[in-house]
Amino acid sequence: MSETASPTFKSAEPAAVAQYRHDGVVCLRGVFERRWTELALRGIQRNLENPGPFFRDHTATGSPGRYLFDFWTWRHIPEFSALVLESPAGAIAGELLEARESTMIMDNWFLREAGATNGAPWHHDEPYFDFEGRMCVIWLPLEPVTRSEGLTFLRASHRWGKLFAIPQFSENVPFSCEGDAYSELPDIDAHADDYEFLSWDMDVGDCLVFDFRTVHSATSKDRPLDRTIHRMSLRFAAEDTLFKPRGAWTKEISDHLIAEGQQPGMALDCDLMPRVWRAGA
Ligand SMILES: O=C(O)CCC(=O)C(=O)O
Repeated sequence: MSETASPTFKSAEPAAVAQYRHDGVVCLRGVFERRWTELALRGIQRNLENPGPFFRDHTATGSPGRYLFDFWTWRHIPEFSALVLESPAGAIAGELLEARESTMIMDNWFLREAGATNGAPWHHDEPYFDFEGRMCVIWLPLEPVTRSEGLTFLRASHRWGKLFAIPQFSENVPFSCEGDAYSELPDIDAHADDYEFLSWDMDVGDCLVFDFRTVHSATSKDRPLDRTIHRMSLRFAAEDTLFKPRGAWTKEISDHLIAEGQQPGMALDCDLMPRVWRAGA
């Protein structure tokens, strides 16, 4: 895709906002110029050479390709600082959330190398995070992806009114989520006829925007990828979002935010989570 084919984002089409609201996910075409995706790739490279305190290796035993991620590194990785503070991401999130303001709550990248035998299992994002409010994820692949290489979503699952206990992403990073508020995720693959699945072929510059409650997985979670795919997940919250530590399973994250000056029970307000967009500004 040429640079002129991916114009700077101006504002979301009403149809895109309606689809986000109805389906819990929408694919926006050509909204990130090449300079942003190239910057993000350079940022991942720099971050790999300088991993942060939250760097995780989810690579399965014996896998010929790695599956890695890191998050909250934007203040130390200049490419990510620019992406967070200057790219269209904050405006895209704010418009899709129908917000007055958008706050970047987590920069996160994933690298699935060719041959990686595992990928993100079925989950939704809300139970991983200590926030209550309107939140979305911008998922930005940095190489073209076919629908079988990207993410698959359960249409309208953000409106089921359920919170699901979250699975472990891998054997190497144990994770458990407890409490009456969380149901067990159904066996989606065993009952595929019960669901409507959404996935897209995507070019560089396209992004998905999805609600924190929309259930999704890596489409090729159970089989190796043929080629390496870098992707950014940038997470945003609207102005009504509060910091509410969730439980033992998010303690590392909540402790970090409290050390950053974020007050429990209060609106988001710390340097790590900058307000990046205001409606009409
Ligand atoms: O890109 C990936 O591998 C997983 C992304 C994801 O599931 C998420 O950001 O919630």
